[in-house]
Amino acid sequence: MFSVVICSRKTDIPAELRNNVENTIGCEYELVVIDNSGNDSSIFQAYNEGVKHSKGEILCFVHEDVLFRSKDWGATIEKQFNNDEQIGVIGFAGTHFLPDTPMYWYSSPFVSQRNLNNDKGVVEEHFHEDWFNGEELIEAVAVDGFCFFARKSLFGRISFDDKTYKGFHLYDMDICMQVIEAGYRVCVCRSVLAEHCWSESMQFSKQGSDLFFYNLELFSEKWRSRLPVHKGLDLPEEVFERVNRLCRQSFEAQLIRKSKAYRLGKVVLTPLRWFK
Ligand SMILES: [Mn+2]
Repeated sequence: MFSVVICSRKTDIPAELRNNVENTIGCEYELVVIDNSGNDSSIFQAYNEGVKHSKGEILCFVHEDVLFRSKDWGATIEKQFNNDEQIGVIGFAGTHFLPDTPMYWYSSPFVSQRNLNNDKGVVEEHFHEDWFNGEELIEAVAVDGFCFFARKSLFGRISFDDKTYKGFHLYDMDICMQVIEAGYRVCVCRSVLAEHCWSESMQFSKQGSDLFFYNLELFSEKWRSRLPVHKGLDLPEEVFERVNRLCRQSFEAQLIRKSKAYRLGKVVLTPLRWFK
């Protein structure tokens, strides 16, 4: 069974999403809606709460601004988990590489992705399928949180890290790193199509971007010993080493180093390092 876990900004999710899941999932499921209308919880806390209340073997963490455009997607994803016991997470958009400098998955030079993006009514195909080599599924390092699936049996060994992070970013990249650490695989799937309502202007308000950069730095710090990391691409090791060096010089990395949130993160994190 599937547990569809949704952290809601309102007391309930939109009827359109509720109907969309009912009409398209094609397998047995339950909805687990976490009411975050009071904005009391971070997404880390809300999703942990969702896991606690879920009865399904497969958990689907999905934003309330998503609609599924494929039929029987639950059955498709279930089959992929059943075919490979080592798969821990499946998403629709992700990176095959993360450098040892703070970088969001989206900025990686090696991404695989297949989803629709609805930016205030303008629907675009975010299709990056060069690395799939004709397959439906490809291994990755981290997937985007707008929609991803996780094996319930992993929780206990993994959890959304509400001790390290606050807010609504990096829960996806962090849980994927935990899945890899537990010896399981993170994959991007292109046989299900979902539409995410997202626009850059919405995402990056001043306050939002400060917390985003801060979480990015926390992520980089937490996983320092595991970075850089690459999965799913058959390229010579020196390619990744070179790209890692380029990422250190990237505009994004420099911007993050200059940001107030980054410097604040340094101040907050330094004492933590002393106690390790
Ligand atoms: Mn969203």
